[in-house]
Amino acid sequence: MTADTTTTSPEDDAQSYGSAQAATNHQALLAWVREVQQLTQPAQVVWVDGSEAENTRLSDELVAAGTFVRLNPELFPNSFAAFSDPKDVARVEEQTFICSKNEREAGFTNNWMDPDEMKVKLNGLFSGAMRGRTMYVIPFVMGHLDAEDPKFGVEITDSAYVVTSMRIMATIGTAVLDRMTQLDAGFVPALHSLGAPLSDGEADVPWPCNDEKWIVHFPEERSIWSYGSGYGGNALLGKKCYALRIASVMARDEGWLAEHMLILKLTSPQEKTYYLSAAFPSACGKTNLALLDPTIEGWKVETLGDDITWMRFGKEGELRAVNPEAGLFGVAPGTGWHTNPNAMRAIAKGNSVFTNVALTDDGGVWWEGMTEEVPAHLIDWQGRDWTPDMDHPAAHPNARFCTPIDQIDMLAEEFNRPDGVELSAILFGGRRKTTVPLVTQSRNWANGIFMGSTLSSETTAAAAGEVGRVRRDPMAMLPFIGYDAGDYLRHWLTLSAGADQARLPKIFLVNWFRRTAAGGFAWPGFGDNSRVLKWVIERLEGTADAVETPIGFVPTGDGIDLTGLDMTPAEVEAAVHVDAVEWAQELEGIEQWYAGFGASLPDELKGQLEELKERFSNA
Ligand code: GTP
Ligand code: SPV
Ligand code: MN
Repeated sequence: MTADTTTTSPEDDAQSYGSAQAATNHQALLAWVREVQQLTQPAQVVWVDGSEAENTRLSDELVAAGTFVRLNPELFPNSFAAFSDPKDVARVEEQTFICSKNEREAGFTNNWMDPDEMKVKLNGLFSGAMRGRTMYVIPFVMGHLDAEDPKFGVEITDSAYVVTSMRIMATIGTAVLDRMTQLDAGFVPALHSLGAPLSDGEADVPWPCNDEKWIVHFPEERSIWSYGSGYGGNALLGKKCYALRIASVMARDEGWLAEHMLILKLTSPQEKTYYLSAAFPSACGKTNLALLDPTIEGWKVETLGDDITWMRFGKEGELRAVNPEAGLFGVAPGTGWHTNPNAMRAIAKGNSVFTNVALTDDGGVWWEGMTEEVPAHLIDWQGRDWTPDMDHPAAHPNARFCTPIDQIDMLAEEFNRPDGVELSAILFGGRRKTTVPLVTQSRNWANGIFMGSTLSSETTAAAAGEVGRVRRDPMAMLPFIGYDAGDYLRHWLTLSAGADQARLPKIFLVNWFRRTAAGGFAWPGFGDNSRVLKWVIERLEGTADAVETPIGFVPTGDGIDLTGLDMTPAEVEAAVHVDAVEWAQELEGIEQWYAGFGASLPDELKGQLEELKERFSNA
């Protein structure tokens, strides 16, 4: 590690910063890179070009370092497994901050600290943080490089694992840098360090990180600083930090929406096509619905996105949606040949990074739910021998696969359209054992926004902390709204006021996770969710009956197509039942949630709650 880390004079701007050349004269970028280099003191700087050769070299280095295990190429070509530090397995919401100039702008759902104070803290932490490591500069774009106003970012990171993962999740490298330079475009500076500097001769560990973690956003500056974690949304900064938290602020200011949604294309037996988006909280079924294999005859599903959707109203007042990502970072457990064969086929093509899964004896990967038969022996995600009699899972519940989206056979060709697709319906959904019916159609758009604003779900392993606690998660965006939550809901309401009201998507609430009295799932879920999508489409077309309830319209017992399914209309009725006792409690929960907004709650939503209460008292 003898590379020259001294800064260069201005005339050297387009010169080497270590082992690689900076092939740009984008002055703002060069200045920022130099500043970060001075602060973090890496052994060398590498400008990431995004090439295959570079990826091979990085993967080889990660194997040599013990971070990657190369999988059997006959099972998973060009694929690797990584195992994180057991204290670095999920997003850390407690340590995620929105540092707007004033606290009110961050709102009651976010952690806030004064930006100047936070900068002092971060400058201290980042000072020398990359010593002994390579600093990678990753130019990236979220969404299309050819979009009217491409959304550029540059992630600086000292993690090669992050580089290989960002290469799957976003468009990165030379083409992006060239376009950015040509346009002299602005970019979101996204600084990431593992917070694990190496002193001379110090041996590295397979998963360096720091017990102290900070995931920080400066919305006015549109910048991101992430310290101490190498995992997922904490470290792949194009994803949640940029494409949701910072983008939601851009969207507020520029008149669009950045949402935690999948996008799918549905073709009916009559060959009519529909585009739907759906917002479910983390680990609540977006990837699975996006890759759905319909169990009903004649219906076809294609995928456009599985986690993040950017939406804007088009020239004709229609709501258009694009997926800004290029890869899947999907929950592995529960993804299997029976539940999600499309994801399995995409994964089997290789070119994937798996994190915190288990290893099979033949050099493949396994996780709970992948196959019905459980292998007799595995190496679990913590490197221990594992057999089926053990009482802990072999894969971590938040184990993930990271796979290029174009490996999905059912990827819709519209994925490549910079102007996206027109949405016909939006689903909001959560994970609720009780109370919330399988599917409910909202009374109208504003009522649908009310449904989204009061969405609730049991917490999952996707974030550190307690699992299974019911919490409100507005539009599945609770951890991702980059500004005041009341202002965010107001933005939804005001933005749509100018749209073509007749073309507004219809909004539905779904819950695949309701339980029966016996404790089992009230609905089979997965591919059978196509039956619910069919009802949704029939409601759009005005051909399906519904029962009006105080919360909205639910299917009649025989309104859901049960062909080929071992289920009765009475069981459907139970799955969509609106229980007055459960809802009395739910209304209290909603009231408490709304009280937290204080003055920032839009009046229209307050009105929606009053009307809902009235409908229940009249029922
Ligand atoms: P993030 O990537 O964290 O944003 O999650 P996601 O919303 O994409 O969740 P995903 O589709 O990966 O599903 C998470 C878990 O929910 C998996 O363990 C699935 O097996 C389970 N799941 C998904 N869909 C269904 C369903 O229809 N029914 C049931 N019972 N479980 C489901
Ligand atoms: C989520 O938690 O919603 C994810 C995974 O999609 S992460 O990228 O870690 O945010
Ligand atoms: Mn997500």
